[in-house]
Amino acid sequence: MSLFKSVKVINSGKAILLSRKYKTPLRYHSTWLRDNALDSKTRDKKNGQRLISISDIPVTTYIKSASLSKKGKEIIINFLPKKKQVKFSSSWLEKHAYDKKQSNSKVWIDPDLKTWTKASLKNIPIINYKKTKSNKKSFHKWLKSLHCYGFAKMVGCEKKSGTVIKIAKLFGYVRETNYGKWFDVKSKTNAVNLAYTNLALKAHTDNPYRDPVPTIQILHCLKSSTKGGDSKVVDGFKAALRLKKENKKYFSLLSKYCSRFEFKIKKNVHLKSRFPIINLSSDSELIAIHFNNRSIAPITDIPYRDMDDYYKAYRKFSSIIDDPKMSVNFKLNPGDCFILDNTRVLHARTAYLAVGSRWLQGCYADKDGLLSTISTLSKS
Ligand code: NM2
Ligand code: OGA
Ligand code: ZN
Repeated sequence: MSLFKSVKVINSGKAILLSRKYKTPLRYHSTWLRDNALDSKTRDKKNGQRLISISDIPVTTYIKSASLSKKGKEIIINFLPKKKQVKFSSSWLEKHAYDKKQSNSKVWIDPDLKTWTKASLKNIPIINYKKTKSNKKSFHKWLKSLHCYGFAKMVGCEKKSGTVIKIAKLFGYVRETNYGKWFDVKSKTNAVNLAYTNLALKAHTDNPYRDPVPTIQILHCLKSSTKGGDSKVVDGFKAALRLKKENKKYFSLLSKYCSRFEFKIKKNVHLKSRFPIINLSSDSELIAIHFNNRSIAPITDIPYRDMDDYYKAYRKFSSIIDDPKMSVNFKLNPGDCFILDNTRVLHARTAYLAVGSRWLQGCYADKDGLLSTISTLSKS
């Protein structure tokens, strides 16, 4: 944190300019400052929620005067025409600075994330179930890695049915769906989903036919004595960035147009969604991959003139995802589980023989809970 050297009211009171030692100055608008005041009339003391709304701030709000105190550690601002004095700490203002270069047109990812391939993900983040309870520091570190790589393993879990729920509750909340609070991934007759057979599953994200999609998936292994059924994960963000590098036009087709996804179980369940395969936010942040060959529905949102190229782009993205250089392969043993960011990391399994038994249990949860736990553990 750098201390502020001086404060100047600029633009007829519509903003202030704070100069810093060795760093570029920062500007803040009068309405922004008034809206973000931290006093007890603006924010509730107990819960920190804002008590005012935008309509309580006159459109003519300006800064009459601003000064530094506590050797530059604090800024005092006087507003008019509604008379109001507000104090900010310089560290708070610096932390919430917005007067900086923004690369709005470039595709970008959250700076907390690291993309990976087989070669670069040397060590899969791994923790023993017992350690999640006994060592908060290791648990916190592992959760941060799960967020950073979108993938992590846990070993030493109980081999009891329902354990997957206990695992989810370590950091978040279970998302119940038509598959239940949790589900058995076993080979069954008359399977309602191809996941419940012994067939191979190509790399996919789960439930793209649901809106919103579950953002975390957990798969926990209870039995694994069959030949085959090996696991594989692929960083979908890395694959998308590689597609962009290798063919810009293909990347823009998959991010511009929406695909459709659908899943039906007789008369009980009919889920439908519409997402781009590569989902960007309006300011070009890479936010999600939706990819599942079993559940992609007839695509009807691409004009005739682009459909041929769209399919070429889809094929190319699929071949990048299937490239063995992209994937990390492993076998789940009883007591192991893996956790995925289902908006980013794709998972796959090889086919397995009917001889012996293979039993996984899965459940969904959401990333907001994970991020909240990471954040609160940072402060404890
Ligand atoms: N199961 C395992 O998204 C999918 O359809 C993959 C999901 C059935 C909950 C399988
Ligand atoms: C799933 C799935 C993988 C496996 O259930 O969604 O992808 O290894 N299963 O069975
Ligand atoms: Zn799956």
